[in-house]
Formats: sequence, structure tokens, C-alpha cells
Amino acid sequence: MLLRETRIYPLTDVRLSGLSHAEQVIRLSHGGANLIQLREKNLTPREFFKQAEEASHIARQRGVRIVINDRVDIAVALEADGVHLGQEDLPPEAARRLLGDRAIIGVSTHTVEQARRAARLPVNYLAIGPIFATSSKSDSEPVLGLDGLRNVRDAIGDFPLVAIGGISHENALEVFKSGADAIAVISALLANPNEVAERTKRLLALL
Ligand code: 3NM
Repeated sequence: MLLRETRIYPLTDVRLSGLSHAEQVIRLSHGGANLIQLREKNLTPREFFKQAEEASHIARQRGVRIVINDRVDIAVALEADGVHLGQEDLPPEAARRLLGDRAIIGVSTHTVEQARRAARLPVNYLAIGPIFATSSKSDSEPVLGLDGLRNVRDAIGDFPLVAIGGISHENALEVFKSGADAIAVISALLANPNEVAERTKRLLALL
């Protein structure tokens, strides 16, 4: 099962880290990450494709799986391991038809009701957030807190669940205790480009 060997699921952020997607993959994988999502909200599709291609190549050499945020077309073109879809992206059923049975498909949810619905879709995990306040997403939804996370866990049974939003070395353990199978993280790992591998290693060691 996808999340059995994955506790932390870093998302790339070129603006925050000042590093290319490929360089982020190198540093995150040095720290022990084995599943990384390439997230890009600013580049043109062509430029993102080029960067994602380079990052995927490096990831493959290192045995790291790559999930592409939003762009099913880029995931197909790169034969990426999977795609992560927001509530406004292509429906997961359509992404599944395009990517096939073996692809990892994840979907973002922000309420108990969305999570309940997503758990009936052909997806491999659902993400719930933001658990805490975050400055990494401009249009983030209301904070759910640990109680919200527990409510989602109760609603979806043992469906694979990734928690996201404001998760740090300080609160990660509580997030797992409240029902997450894995945590998706940006700023706690990427805020300082020189500390990416070390912060990743330190977060993994806590869990
Ligand atoms: N999605 P950080 S919160 C990309 O709630 C993203 O779905 C969210 O970044 C959601 O770890 C978020 O820096 C940002 O808080 C996560």
C-alpha cells in the first residue's frame, strides 16, 4: 500500500526555496524522502514540463516516486508515478482513465464531506487540509485543526489519509496521533535551501 513506507510527502516550491524542482528533489531525497510532489503555480506549462522532466529523471535514478500537481497531461507525458488533483481539476475518474490502474492518484479535500466523497473515488489517497494556518497557499481554506483531522479519520475509516497545512517538526507527531498516515509539507522543509536535507532527516527521525 502506497503510504506504508511513506511518512513524509514533501511538495516542491520554487519561489520559497529558490531552487529548481530537480535540485529540491535531490536535497529532499538526500534527507530520506521517497515520494515527492512537484507543485508549480507560476511557470508556463512548457517550462514546468521541462523542469519536471529533469526532476523525474533524477528521481528515477534515486528510487523516488514523483507525483505531479494538477497537470494530468504532464503526468502522462512524463510517465510520472502519479498526479495530485485539487477540487477544481480534472475529475479523478477521468485522470484514472488517462493514467491507468497503476498510477498514484490523490485528491485534495478541505471538509469532512469532501473527504467522505473522495474516499469513494478511484484514488489512492486523499489529502485533508489545512490542518494549521499556512502561508504556502494563497487561497487556503479554513483551518481544520486536529479535531477536524480526527473527524475526517472517523468519517473515512482506514482510507489512506495525508494531512497538509502548517505541519512542522513541532506539531507533526500530534498530526499522526490524530489520524494521519502521512504528512505533506512545504515550508518546514524548504524555507531554508541550505537545510533541506537536514530538516527532512530530522522530521523523519521524529516519526
Ligand atoms: N494545500 P506548508 S495547504 C499546498 O489545505 C497546500 O489543501 C493545502 O504548505 C490544503 O507545509 C497547502 O508550508 C500548503 O503549510 C502547505
